[in-house]
Amino acid sequence: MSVENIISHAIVRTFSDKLIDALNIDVAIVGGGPSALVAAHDLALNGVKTAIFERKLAPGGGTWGGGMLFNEVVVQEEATGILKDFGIRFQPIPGNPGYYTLDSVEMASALIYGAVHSGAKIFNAVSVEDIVFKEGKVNGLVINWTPVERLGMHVDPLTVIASAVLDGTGHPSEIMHLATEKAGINLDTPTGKIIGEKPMWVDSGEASTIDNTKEYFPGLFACGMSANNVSGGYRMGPIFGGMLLSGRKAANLIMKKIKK
Ligand code: 48F
Repeated sequence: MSVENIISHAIVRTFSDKLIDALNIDVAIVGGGPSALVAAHDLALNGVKTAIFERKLAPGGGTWGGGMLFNEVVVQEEATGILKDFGIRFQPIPGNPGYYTLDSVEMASALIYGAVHSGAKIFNAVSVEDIVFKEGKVNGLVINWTPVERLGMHVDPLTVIASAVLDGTGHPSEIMHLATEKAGINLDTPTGKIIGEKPMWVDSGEASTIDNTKEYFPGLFACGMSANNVSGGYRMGPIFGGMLLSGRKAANLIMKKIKK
């Protein structure tokens, strides 16, 4: 075989093996933001077969740009254990004990590396366009290439079957919208519907991000900003402790549910 052939053959074969292995998994995560990456890391480390499907070429969601493109973010004391788990460095904010700054590029890249290195698979440039909903239960995801979605090409999708689905899509809560609007699912919220995110209130938003991380319908969980949007929490801007702790909580809840 020519070297050109060796390269192409190897890539097609190893990618196909990886995708085939991910077509039937324990946990299918939509979106590769900070909360989802922590959840994927924790699940995979505990032997749970986990894959993330991320629309963009680069996973990491809203972590890269820090606050208004100043590429630093803030994390509070309670979440520093997670930073240490991923080897992310942080420094105290002088005069404000309990708050730390860290480089947002280091955080994004370390979260991605940590999730993949723990055994989770990340499929980038893949958009989740629907859920598999059979006999009253969420059974998995409907996926397609992001360029197919973006160009509006009329190409049928493929499916992933999973014991649990985690919506980590951030502010839009895309999977929860599909669940309520297409499947007619009643979510575990006061109205059964998506309540909608409220404006900025940092400490309230941070606390509610963790509180709102839960199973909203059998087999369907939400973490991070998606959970806050579903349950009507406040936004919080470039402080990330709540996101990291939400991912850890989601992983624990899912493991309890699927008995891993
Ligand atoms: O929004 P995002 O970073 O998720 P998060 O874990 O973190 C929120 C913070 O970044 C920030 C914040 C903290 O102050 O408020 O916003 O809640 O990342 C969500 C990811 O999901 C992807 C999207 O491209 C992004 O990378 N995503 C959204 N919808 C889909 C999707 C979809 N249908 N299919 C695949 N990926």
